[in-house]
Parts: sequence; structure tokens; C-alpha cells
Amino acid sequence: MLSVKPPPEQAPGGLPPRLTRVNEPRGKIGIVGIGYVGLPLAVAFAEAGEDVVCVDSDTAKVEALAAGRSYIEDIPDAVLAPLAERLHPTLEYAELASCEAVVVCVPTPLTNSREPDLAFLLGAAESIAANLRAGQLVVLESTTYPGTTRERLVPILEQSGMTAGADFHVAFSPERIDPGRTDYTVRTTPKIVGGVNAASAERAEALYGRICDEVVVVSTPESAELAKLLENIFRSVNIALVNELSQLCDRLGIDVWEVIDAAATKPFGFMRFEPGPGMGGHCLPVDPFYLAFKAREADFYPEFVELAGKVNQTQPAFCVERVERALNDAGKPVRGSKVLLLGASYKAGIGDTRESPALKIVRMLRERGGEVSYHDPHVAELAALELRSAELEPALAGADLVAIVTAHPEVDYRAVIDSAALVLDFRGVTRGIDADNLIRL
Ligand code: SAJ
Repeated sequence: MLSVKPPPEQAPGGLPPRLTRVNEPRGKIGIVGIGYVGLPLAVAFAEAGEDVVCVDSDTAKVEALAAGRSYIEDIPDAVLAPLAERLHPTLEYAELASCEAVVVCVPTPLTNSREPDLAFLLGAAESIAANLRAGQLVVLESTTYPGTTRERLVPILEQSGMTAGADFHVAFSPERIDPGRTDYTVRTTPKIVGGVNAASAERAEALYGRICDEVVVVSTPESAELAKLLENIFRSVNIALVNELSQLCDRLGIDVWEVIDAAATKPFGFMRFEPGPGMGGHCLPVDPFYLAFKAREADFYPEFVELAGKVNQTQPAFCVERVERALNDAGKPVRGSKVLLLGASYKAGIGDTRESPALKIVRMLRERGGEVSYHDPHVAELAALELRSAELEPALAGADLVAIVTAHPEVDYRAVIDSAALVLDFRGVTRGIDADNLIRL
């Protein structure tokens, strides 16, 4: 737990004392970007008794939050209702002037040429700088490459004429929001902080100590930035390994699921990852490119990391090849065949379709003349593909092939197998079931 330090001495001339102590006067907490990272954080601070200024450039989000309506699947309206007094959604950055700390949770996507796109971050930094007050702490939570906080954010904030680490404080603290996860929360997930100096780290430690059971202080923002990338790239590399293994097992005629189940019986030294139709979401497919970008600046080529990205990118095509072969074995070409995809979101239990492999599979099957539909209890429509989620029973009956792309827990897969002509399971959710019309990845 955090140590409480004695109150600071007064600096000469009545100005707020230069920042050397953690327990600065308590003002509001500012959150910039109230999306899937910012909103859970705002809720955590409000539940801890803080007044939270929630800034976003999306009028719809600000209006929804002002009306107590959530737009994040993991945060039901009932959670927001008791916090209405404490959450202050606004489009106005000027309201951050009353905050003791400002936490930045804006998107850090990729450009079309798969380079880091810091536009949202740099834009937010400009607006924060224009309203920056002495004594404030600014924390960046958006996932990014090491050096962003010190090399990109600080110079913009210092346009205020103040000095980072002296007149105001800056730290990086990676978000660890895992959509759909319930066993860990913002409070119970250890929070890493790295300050531009020791005083900034102390401030950030004190801030998160109000909402997190454990705060882990690292020596620099760069270490914190890279730790986040490592966490996610560790997953993308291991997912690539088992995806590649699934392609090899297909060649060798070995059941990849049996292999992984067997390996996972080892009580030490092995961590289970599962092959599938590919890797989606807004983090794992993106983060390796942030690392590679920074590495190239240092004339370093992280081939391992980039290779994992390439392997995961090939998995949707491998799944389409499996559909082609399964239909062919049933004497049907893809052209004109009705293919129903079960699950469109990028992973089970959520409705997020960003970078979902299902989108690529729909496009590739359509290119081959397939008539593709989907059913997903979490995704009502795929507007870009002009598709709406089909009613399950009639869709199962009418399909030549049903492919399980995302295995939502609320679907009865035994019933799917009983009522479909042919089922191809890309997620291994039918393990333990043997049926003539069932094929697994
Ligand atoms: N996937 C597999 N096989 C596996 C595990 C995942 O194919 O064994 C696929 C999933 O189906 C999905 C993709 O990978 O398409 C990513 O899913 P995920 O659950 O691994 O990751 P995210 O993107 O939903 O969330 C990750 C989490 N990172 C870690 O657990 C280290 C989350 O905690 C982060 O906060 C989040 O990234 C983020 O925002 O960075």
C-alpha cells in the first residue's frame, strides 16, 4: 500500500509549492477519451468518491453519459446511475483546469500504411496544454511505443511555458482493460506507473492508489510503455505459434486440439493458447507495429514480432481454404453455396468487431461466389458488409456449411451440429463431440 507523506512546505511568493510531495490538494480527476478504456477508469474513480470530468470529442458519447446511458458492453447503465453526481461529461477541455490530474485514454490506431497514428493523442495534448495548470499531473494510458510520453507528449505540454517534472507532472500508466473479462477489475489488476522523474512517479502512484489495490512503480515511462507492448506481443507471438501449428497439423493429419490439451496437462512451463480463425481486436493486431516502428528508428528489426503478425494474418485465408475443402468433399463448390458464420466479433462474449477475422472470412468467401450470412447474439449488424445477424434456427437449416468463427458461450453447439448439414469448428468448442458432419480446425 502507499505511504502517506507529511504536507509540503510553502514555496516563496504564495505560489503552489513546487511539486515534491505526493499528497497534493485533492481536485477533480480529468479523463480525456471516455471509450472502452476511459469509461471504466472514470467509473472506478467516481466509485472511489472522486469527481470526474469526462472529456470527449464525440458528442454522442458525452450526451449518452450525461443521460446515464452506457455505450460500453462491460458497463451497464445500472453502474452509472449512482454515479451521476460525480461524472461530468463535457466536450470542453477548459473544464480540466479544475482537475488535479488528467488521464489520457484516446485511441492509438495505425495509419493505412500500418504506421503508428498519434493524431488523437497529439490533438488531445495540444488541448490539455492550453488548459494546463501548475501542480497538475498528466498520465498517458493509451498503448504506444516507448518514448512517446517523453518525446511527443511532454514537449507539447511544455508549450504552456511550464516544466514537466517540476511545475507539473507526467507519467505513463498502461491500460489493462480486457473486454469481457469479469475475474479481474480495474481495482484488482495491478497498475504499472512510470514517471518522467521520481516526483511524477510518486504522484501517479498516489493517484492510482485510490482505485487500485496494487500499484507497481517502474523507473521510467519508457519501461512502462514497453511493458505494455510486451504483454500484448507475448500473446500475439504465442497465438501465432499455435495458429502455425494448426496449419502443420492439418498437413500431418494430427488433431491440434488433442495436442494442445495434452501439452496443457504440464503443470509448469507451458501456457495454453488456442488456434483460431485469426487475431482481432484493437490491441494485439496493432501493438507489434508500434514496437517495430520504434525498433526501426534504432536500426533494429524485430523479425520475431513481425513474423508473428504475418502468421496471424494468414489464418483467415487458411480457414477459407478449409471451408473450400469441406464443401468440395461434400461435392459442392463455394460458388453458390450458403455459408453461415457463427460469431462475428473478434472474441467470445463481446460485441466488438474491430479487426475481427470474421470480416476477412466473409469478404474472401464472397470473392469466391459464396452466399455468406452470419449469426451473432452480440452483433446485430455488420454495416460495412450490409449484413444483419440472421435468426439461428432457419439459418442453420438453410446452410450448406456452418463455420464456428467466434464461440459465444450462449450458443448450444450440440444443437447446431444436430440441425446443420456440415459444421466446421475453428475454435475447438465442439471438442468431445464426434459426428459425421463435424470438422475441427
Ligand atoms: N486469441 C486466439 N487464441 C488465444 C487467445 C486469443 O486466437 O489463445 C485471439 C482472440 O480470439 C482475439 C485476439 O486473439 O481475436 C485477441 O484476444 P485477447 O483476449 O488475447 O486480447 P484483447 O485484445 O481482447 O485484450 C488484450 C488483453 N491483453 C492481455 O491480456 C495481455 C487485455 O488485457 C488488454 O488490456 C488489451 O489487449 C489491450 O487493450 O491492450
